[in-house]
Amino acid sequence: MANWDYDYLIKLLALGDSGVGKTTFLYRYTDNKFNRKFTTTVGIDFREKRVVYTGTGVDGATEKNFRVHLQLWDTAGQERFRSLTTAFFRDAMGFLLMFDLTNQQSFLNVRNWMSQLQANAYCESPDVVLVGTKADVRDMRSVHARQARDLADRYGIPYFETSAVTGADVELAVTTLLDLVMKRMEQSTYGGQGSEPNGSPVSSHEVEEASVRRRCAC
Ligand SMILES: Nc1nc2c(ncn2[C@@H]2O[C@H](COP(=O)(O)OP(=O)(O)O)[C@@H](O)[C@H]2O)c(=O)[nH]1
Ligand SMILES: [Mg+2]
Repeated sequence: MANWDYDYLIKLLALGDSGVGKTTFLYRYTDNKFNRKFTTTVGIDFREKRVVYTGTGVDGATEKNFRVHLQLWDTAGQERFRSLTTAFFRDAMGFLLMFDLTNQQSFLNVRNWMSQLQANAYCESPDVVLVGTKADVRDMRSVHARQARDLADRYGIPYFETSAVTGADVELAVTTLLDLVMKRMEQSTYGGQGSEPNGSPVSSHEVEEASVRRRCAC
């Protein structure tokens, strides 16, 4: 998409074990369809979507609409691609940490993914949303909502149960993450206190170059 007509370029990254439904989730979000036929993602890939975010203007008070170009990076969960994906951790501004509600092991592995994130993201407490996938498969469910919510609470992050088949809460999970990322940016821009993610509120052409990484102060 060679169209520069936006205010922010926001890069979000989906991560989690192979098979939890990352690719299918992102496709549901960008194209509003369920696709049963994805082949295993090799390495990394991304999908894009334009959204409008309502935030505050320069004075920090009045509401303003920003045009956001979302880049949703899709990782391959396999161990052999790990070095590749950790490089991408550093460039992302927010993370969709995903596990499969029908696969207990994928839930146990959330801790490992979180450690990877804490070690490699722009900050030790990056913006993350925990996403349980395949909520439509009720009879094979093996992770209790309570377990997942407890874990999310411990990390202090939001939790959503989603289905790429029905579309349930897919959009809400991404929007919630985008809000967190944008709030952090607004804070660092207008409040001067926040830990700044990789992007900065630079407009138009400079946005791409603004992927200059900044270590945050948290
Ligand atoms: N029933 C159901 N199946 C899903 C859902 N999301 C993904 N799947 C299936 O789970 C499998 C793995 O999905 P995929 O997106 O390739 O996982 P990835 O390796 O994490 O990218 C595929 O067969 C998908 O059709 C969902 O919400 N519900
Ligand atoms: Mg995939």
